[in-house]
Amino acid sequence: MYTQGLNEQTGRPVAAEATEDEARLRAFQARIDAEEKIEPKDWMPDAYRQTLIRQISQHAHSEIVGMLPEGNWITRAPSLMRKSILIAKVQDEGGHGAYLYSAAETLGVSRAELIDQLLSGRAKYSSIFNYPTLSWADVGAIGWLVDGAAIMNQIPLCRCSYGPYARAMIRICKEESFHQRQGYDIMLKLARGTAAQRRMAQDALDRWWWPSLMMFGPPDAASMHTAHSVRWKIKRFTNDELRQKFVDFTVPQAKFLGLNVPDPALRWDAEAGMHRYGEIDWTEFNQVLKGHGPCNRERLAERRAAHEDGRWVREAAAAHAAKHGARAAA
Ligand code: BYC
Repeated sequence: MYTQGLNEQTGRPVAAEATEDEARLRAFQARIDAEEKIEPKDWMPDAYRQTLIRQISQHAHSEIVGMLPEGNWITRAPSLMRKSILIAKVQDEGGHGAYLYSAAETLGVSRAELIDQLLSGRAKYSSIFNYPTLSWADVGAIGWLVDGAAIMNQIPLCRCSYGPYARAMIRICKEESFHQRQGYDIMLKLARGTAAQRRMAQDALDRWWWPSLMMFGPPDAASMHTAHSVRWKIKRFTNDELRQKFVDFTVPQAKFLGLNVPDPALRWDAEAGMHRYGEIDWTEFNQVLKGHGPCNRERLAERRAAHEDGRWVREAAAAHAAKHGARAAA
């Protein structure tokens, strides 16, 4: 016997709906545990949907804001070959943004709404893109470290439980891998170049090392979303696990370049089989997230200007589609 009132929307007893929801939740988790992919038309808990919209849209924003620091160097690339590679890379990042916005749209949110969240400053994007690119070596360091960190974080996303996100990540990871190689190649050339070029490479590593470690997000103890995301197999590893993998992978690459990782506490722990690294400045990270990084204002201003510049294209495309729609209907 139900003592609760009737659900106003369905006219069915609330307790019956609660039981039904619990059954759906159990069935949903069982599908996740069995490594089945969840597809757009499948039932999913609202918190799962919201987590995905948040993560995928932040990821998409990071891709298109990430075009800016490197795009800044296209006109100053040191050779025709470097210029064409950089143009291709920056274009790839725009493409990644497009796949990711499309993946987010399958969850019932529009791209226009997401872009509005970015341009109004309500949405986050990766902290790393709020640092300046001061020299050509920074383009190398971004490819090597930033795309390197991105790959470490994104390869597991190819196995994310949500089908459209996982599938988008497969192509993105292939392209990120090319990006990482081109960055390392720039660093290698500089590290084996003149004394001034080596200094440039070292200076870039000094400035990009710590912000790259911050890309993986807050430490696990402070990460509010990790537990749910791991249970739902959106995230396969925690922030600290991926950060550790990145350090272990990257330190030998720095040694090969003959460059010094700017961390006096860095040491190999043979017993644990991993590198130990120094304390990350989480105050700096939180400041960047609050909008007080070196380039937050500049990045948003540039994105807003780009959006305005593209207004006529969007309007022309919409008018064209409407004209064709009207013809087809006639
Ligand atoms: N920057 O509970 P947590 C690229 C936020 S694109 C800013 O651990 P979660 C590339 C987090 O959003 C690289 N915010 O969260 C592009 C949350 O805030 P809200 C981008 C960060 O989601 C162009 C709060 O802090 N990659 O590589 O479980 C050129 C608590 O964090 C950051 C992706 O987006 C950060 N670094 O884990 C070159 C990958 N870290 O939403 C290269 C997909 C954390 O509660 N995303 N926050 O307000 C992820 O894997 C996860 O979202 C994260 C964070 C690991 C980043």
